[in-house]
Amino acid sequence: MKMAKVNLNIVALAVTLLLLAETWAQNSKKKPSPLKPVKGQCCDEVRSLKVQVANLSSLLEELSHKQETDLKNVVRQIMELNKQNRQQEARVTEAESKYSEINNRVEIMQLQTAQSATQTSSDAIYDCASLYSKSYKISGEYTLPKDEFLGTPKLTVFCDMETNGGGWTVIQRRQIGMTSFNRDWKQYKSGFGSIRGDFWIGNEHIFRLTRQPSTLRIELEDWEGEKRYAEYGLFNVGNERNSYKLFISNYSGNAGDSLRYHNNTNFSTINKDNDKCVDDCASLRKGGYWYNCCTDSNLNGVFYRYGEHLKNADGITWYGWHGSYYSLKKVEMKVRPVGFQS
Ligand SMILES: [Ca+2]
Repeated sequence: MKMAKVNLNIVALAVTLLLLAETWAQNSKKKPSPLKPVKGQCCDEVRSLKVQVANLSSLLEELSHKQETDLKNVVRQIMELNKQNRQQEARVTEAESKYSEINNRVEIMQLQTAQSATQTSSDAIYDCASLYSKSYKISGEYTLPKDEFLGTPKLTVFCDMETNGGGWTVIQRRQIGMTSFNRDWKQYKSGFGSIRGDFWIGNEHIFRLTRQPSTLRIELEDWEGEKRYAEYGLFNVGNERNSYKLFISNYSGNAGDSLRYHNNTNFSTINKDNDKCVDDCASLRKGGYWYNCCTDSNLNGVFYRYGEHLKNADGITWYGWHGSYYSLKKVEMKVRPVGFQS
């Protein structure tokens, strides 16, 4: 509205200027042969008109300057409002995530309380399967409480409560590619990475989780978006003194049995060569794994992005599906107790 008013003012001024200019032109035409006194009168008139024109132009300039300033102010106000809006949105998102986190914690604390009241092993929360059986059926991050009875420490886990009946504790994920898996024995022992991103849960935790008869499920995805899986009906690892030795059996799935070659081998890392080879497989394949001599699969290998994914033998490979040189886009390894029922 304000803008339109300013525009009208400018148009009106322009019209006035035009009229003045025309009047002056006509006046000068009407007097073709001016006499001396007339000439003086004419020049006075011209001078006065010139002054008026100058005044009007400066007024015009002032108005257009004012219009520009108004426009700038409006734009600035809009930008400021946008910024406030974004800040508010961010605050809401943050509040929501905090709320769900607190909610999660409260629920786990309630579980802990209920658990300490009964103190029997069948009620203990020591994996995602026990959470599932207590009606926690949403996939996501959970904190397993420390359990004196079982001798298990507090542990943050990611539960897959959907795949094939749920109850899966995820022990490994490759998906983002920012976390290096070329790590030493100690790091593989206790675990590394981020539970919502790429991580290795830790050999000590895998040992503990698989003390009860367990199933291992490996889910793979290639760069074309296809998904395959391999499941081992029985899976466990030895303790640290036995170099977290791998035991698997009862393969099923559609990805091929590319862990069989690694069965009954010890875990190796960059600083601990426990493989069955003169070569140092962990250094060659750049990960920690149950290396034989060296791989049929290398799920803790180097994450290669699309375009680089066909060139290297140290990538995230699964021979039974894409051979020794195809580095996969996504991997998840997860465990749950044998006989789990959803
Ligand atoms: Ca070796």
